[in-house]
Amino acid sequence: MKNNGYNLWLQYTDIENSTLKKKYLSQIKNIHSFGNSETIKACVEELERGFSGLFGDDYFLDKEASNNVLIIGTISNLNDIHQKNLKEDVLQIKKDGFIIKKIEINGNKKIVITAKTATGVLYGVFRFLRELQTNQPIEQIKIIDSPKVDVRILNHWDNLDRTVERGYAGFSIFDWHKLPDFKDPRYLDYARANASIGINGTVVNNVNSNALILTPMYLEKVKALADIFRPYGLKIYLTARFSAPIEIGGLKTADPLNEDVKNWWNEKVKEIYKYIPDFGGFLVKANSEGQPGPQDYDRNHVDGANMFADALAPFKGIVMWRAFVYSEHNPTDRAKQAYTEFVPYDGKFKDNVIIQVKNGAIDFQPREPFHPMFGAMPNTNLMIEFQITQEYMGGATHLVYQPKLFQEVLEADTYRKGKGSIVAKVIDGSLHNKKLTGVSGVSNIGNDINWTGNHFLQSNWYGFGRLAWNPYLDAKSIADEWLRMTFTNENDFVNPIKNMMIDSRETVVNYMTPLGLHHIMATNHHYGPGPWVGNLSRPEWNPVYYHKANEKGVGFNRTKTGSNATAQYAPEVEEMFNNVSTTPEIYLLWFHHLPWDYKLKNGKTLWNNIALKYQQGVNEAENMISSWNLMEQYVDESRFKEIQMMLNIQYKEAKWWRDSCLLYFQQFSKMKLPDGVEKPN
Ligand code: GCW
Repeated sequence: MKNNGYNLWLQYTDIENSTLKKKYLSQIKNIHSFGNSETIKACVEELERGFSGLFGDDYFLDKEASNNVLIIGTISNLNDIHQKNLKEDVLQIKKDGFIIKKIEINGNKKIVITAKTATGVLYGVFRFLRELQTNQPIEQIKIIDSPKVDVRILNHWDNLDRTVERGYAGFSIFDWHKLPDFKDPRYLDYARANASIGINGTVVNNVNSNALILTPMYLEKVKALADIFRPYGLKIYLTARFSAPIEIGGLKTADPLNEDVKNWWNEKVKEIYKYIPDFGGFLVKANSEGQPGPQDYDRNHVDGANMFADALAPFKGIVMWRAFVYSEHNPTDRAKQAYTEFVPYDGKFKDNVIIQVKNGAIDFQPREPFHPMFGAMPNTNLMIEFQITQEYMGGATHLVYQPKLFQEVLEADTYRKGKGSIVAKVIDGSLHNKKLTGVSGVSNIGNDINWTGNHFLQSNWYGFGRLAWNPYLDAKSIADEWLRMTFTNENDFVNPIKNMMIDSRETVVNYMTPLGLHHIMATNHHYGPGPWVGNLSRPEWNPVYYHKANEKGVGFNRTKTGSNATAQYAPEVEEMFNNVSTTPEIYLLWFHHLPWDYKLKNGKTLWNNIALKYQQGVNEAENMISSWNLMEQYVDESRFKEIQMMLNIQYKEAKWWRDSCLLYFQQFSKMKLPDGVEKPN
């Protein structure tokens, strides 16, 4: 059997267990839908698609049936009797949340999928299908679930020429050349996939923005996409190039306090809403890595962000203003710049501005401590940005299950309001009582047939969506769901492969950047090792800037005796990181410069620990191959082989990482490799 992976986790394969299948069929004899919005139509279509896959030839609808039926519709469209029955449950749903509940009315059993909004109903439909896909019992089904975060959004770093910055799965799925008239069916499948995990927004163009996207020619194209996405509750957002008033507006300046500039943006926003009445708003990268911004006019981030906020407010649009800023004028530590530039402005941003902060203060490393801005701006809306695409983790070749990383960040304790002030509470707004919340992820999607270049990396898109919906979920149970939906419900497959996924995150840390090392990837493309001096003009782009290896030792002193980046954390966290003995060893060299013979908790030297970690990473990469090789009987041939080839590359490259890094650092440590570490060849 061939499976090219196009259907993602929405495989809807025939339910193997025939007893279970019969049970399901006896409870779903017909679909009664209420309301006829595009979204409700999409619900029915999805159910039909799902049922015909899951039940195969056994599936038929009994148009006469009123017992054992499925009821679909928003609560206000349901019959009075249903409404009455669900009165208490409805009180529990928030925003686009949903109810799936078995009820009995006059002896007739029904499974009702309802919500306050049609999008909520759609989320319920996908959830119900997931229950079937993962073989859950539905006799007594009662699920009430609501998103904990408002804006759950993908950021595509897709350029208008279809190249994708840091994209490893082919070209952009958005074919600007053929839009608006050619509507690739893939756009609909993209919307379905996103809706199935609760993603409700997408920024379709790169943060390194091209102002042309804001011209009528492109807005027509964007509108075509928005029309396709709308029934799936997926809102379109665009990046706004700060200098657009000059580049496409013919103005002499883009100064955010200049009246002509303000008017230009006001008019531009009005125009966009004419094309797309539910346009979501802008994502802006300003004054970072050479992008234009308010500082070019001696203004600050507040001036810039609030200018957009004013233009968007009448239409309920939002501005996601990125905190990923750093400049060549930053003297000591790049990790400090975002906090330094933003925190003093806490409380100054308008209500429809949300500051988008990367999960760590450097840049999407295999492991970073949480960004010190989380919890540090109680009077400002703040969202998190993850990078689903693996810029620093082996592109689309290496199997890294990222929800484990996302969870680690979300669970980190900021101590901003005492113990338990975890990042998830900042993100869902509960820590500081926020009205606008968000989670964004840099997309790993491209036009490769399987969307993400590697079948397993679909799980990162999936897991991102699930955690954006509920940042308190556990990565392991997400992996479980995903495996069952994507491959099979066989426990002998699911259990070992779930463990393999969970461990894969630590494995990549081990063979790339153990013990707090970071940004030692090859210069520019960031694929593969390159701890040596890069050919770059800016010091903070050079790997040596981050590891600071010399004959005395290795690591970046960010404590009070060094760059003092630790001072940007709450006092409890600051103290923990300032003290080498209380710094978790996973972050050791992030915060401390230590001698090669420094003894870690296991009594071994730093050098030996580094070497052993690299070796461990290699061993683990090799073990992934053995685990996978045992699974041939459970997986279709094409996906099995493709994954196998990828794992072999990963193993080869893990050795490349180990050998390069150890040979490089050994020049400074001048110490022998400990037993158990293979000699580089
Ligand atoms: O991670 C870095 C990347 C850039 C990217 C930038 C950003 C879009 O190397 O390619 O630019 O971050 O997040 O803006």
